[in-house]
Amino acid sequence: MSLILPTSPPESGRVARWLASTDHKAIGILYVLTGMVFMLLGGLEALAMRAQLARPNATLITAQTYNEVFTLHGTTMIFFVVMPMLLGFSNYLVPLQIGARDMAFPRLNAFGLWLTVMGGLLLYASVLVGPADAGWFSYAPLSEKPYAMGEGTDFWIAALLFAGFGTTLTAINVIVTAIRYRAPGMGLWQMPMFAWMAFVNAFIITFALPCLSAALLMLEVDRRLGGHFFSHGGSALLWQHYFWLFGHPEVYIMILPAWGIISEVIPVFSRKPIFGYEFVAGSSVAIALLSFAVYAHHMFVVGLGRPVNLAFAASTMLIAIPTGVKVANWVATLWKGSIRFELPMLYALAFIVQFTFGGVTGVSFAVLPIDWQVTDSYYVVAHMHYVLMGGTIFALLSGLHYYFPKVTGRHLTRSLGMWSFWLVTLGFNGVFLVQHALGLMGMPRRVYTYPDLPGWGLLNVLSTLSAGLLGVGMTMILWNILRSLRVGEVAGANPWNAWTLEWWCASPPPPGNFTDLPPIRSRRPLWDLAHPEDTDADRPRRHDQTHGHIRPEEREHHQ
Ligand code: HEM
Ligand SMILES: [Cu+2]
Repeated sequence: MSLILPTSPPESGRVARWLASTDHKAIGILYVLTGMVFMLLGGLEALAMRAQLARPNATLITAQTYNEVFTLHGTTMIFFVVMPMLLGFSNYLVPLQIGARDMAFPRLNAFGLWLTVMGGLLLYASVLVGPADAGWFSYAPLSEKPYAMGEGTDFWIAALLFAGFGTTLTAINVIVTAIRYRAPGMGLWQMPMFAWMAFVNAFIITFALPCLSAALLMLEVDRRLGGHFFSHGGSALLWQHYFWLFGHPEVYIMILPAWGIISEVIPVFSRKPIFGYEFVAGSSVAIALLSFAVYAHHMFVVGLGRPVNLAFAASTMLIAIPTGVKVANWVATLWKGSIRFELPMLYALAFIVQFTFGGVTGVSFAVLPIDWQVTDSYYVVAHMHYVLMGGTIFALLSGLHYYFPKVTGRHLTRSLGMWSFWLVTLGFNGVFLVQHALGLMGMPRRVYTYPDLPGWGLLNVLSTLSAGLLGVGMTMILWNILRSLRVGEVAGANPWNAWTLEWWCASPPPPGNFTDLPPIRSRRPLWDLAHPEDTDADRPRRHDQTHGHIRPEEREHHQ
């Protein structure tokens, strides 16, 4: 029997067309939606853990279940919330910001998305057989047989292999797109800040993810084919080397696009170009390189010896410099700007404060004696949540409020947005600020319960109550999104009066994005277009001292 091919594609419904789309905008939106669904799951897991930890000696959740929930939570948040959301932003924004019609390889792009989704499904399918319980870092030999006998760990390995491969494909796409598809007139040094960060980030992904994939494969060989890479005569520490050689660059993978979002929002809502563009972009390159040279700061207590520890302590301190450069540039951009306290800006300001705080505790760990005291305590939990949630998630929320009008054509509702902003900010700080104190008082991390020592119960219950507030705030954001899709105030092409190309096309952008492009002669083509008498291209030195780094024209323009 011969196969008869249809002459025209079968009629399909709207949902099917969305799912089969290779348009970078549809893929970007699907990535973000994927992240949101998993965030709901990861958030519920967090609440379950906080409920168990609210009181000393609690028995709400057994030790085994706690370990499973804790592994699901960490894995979900990192691989299936933060990564897909950031990739979603990259997918949606990079072509628009550089004036391209799509990504370089649209089908590969769709493939990457579905691999990631498949990974997430595999992770949650493991719930049926008993999920992995060795933490998101799955230290050997805990992740090896006979310590993890069930199939949960195998599912976990497969989930991360799928997601990692999908992520790498997307990264390659971003690199090629940024190199080959920039609009005429846009050099690399003219790319908008977010596109820059996504570009640099894609290189980190391309080099870091294979370390994880290799380690995962070796672990599976150990588990199923009788290998001994990490146990039975192999080295448990070898796993940690592989894992953190991926794991530390991974933390930068999770922060660079967030920096990109902040570097878009701060200038637009201060009505000033970003201060020190070259430094903000260049410091990211420094960070990308250094991020591979600091990884053993996660291993200060495993006994690598003094010379190794000192070298990694030094490189860790060094990486704080390019990070600090960025913070300094954002503050300098804010300085004497005419600031508009809209929701994207509020989240961005909260980001700066919280991220800097988390960065400072990070540097404190680089001091060996401090790390020896606080490692594996709640102090580390506090640090990582300040950078990951107070940093990355807040940047994503800033970006969500900033780009929602572009993506949907409507604004998010401001009053509801204000309530959720304050709930989320108070809730977040309430949950994690006290955990610094708990860590310093000696409360270990990765435990399902704790004894009734002086002060521990009180601080823990405060943390749990704040988690409730945070949950309410996040739910309100979700509600705001759903509601504003229907009733939000209609936004034009450029509702925030911004300067980069994504604000040139309609909201939402049509298929193919652009019918025409403005002339691109500087980093802010839309500013140039609106102010032919005073373009960035003609006057690149724009920090006018007498007017405090802001052009008088801009002040008038927006007051
Ligand atoms: C100034 C920058 C930073 C420095 C110097 C720094 C330093 C460190 C150090 C030394 C540790 C190991 C602590 C220990 O286990 O004893 C650590 C843990 C951690 N950091 Fe950072 N960090 C920085 C920024 C970030 C950023 C930007 C992120 C993520 C967005 C991040 C996420 C994490 C996570 C998730 C852990 C815990 C990993 C685990 O054990 O599961 N850090 N940091
Ligand atoms: Cu690290």
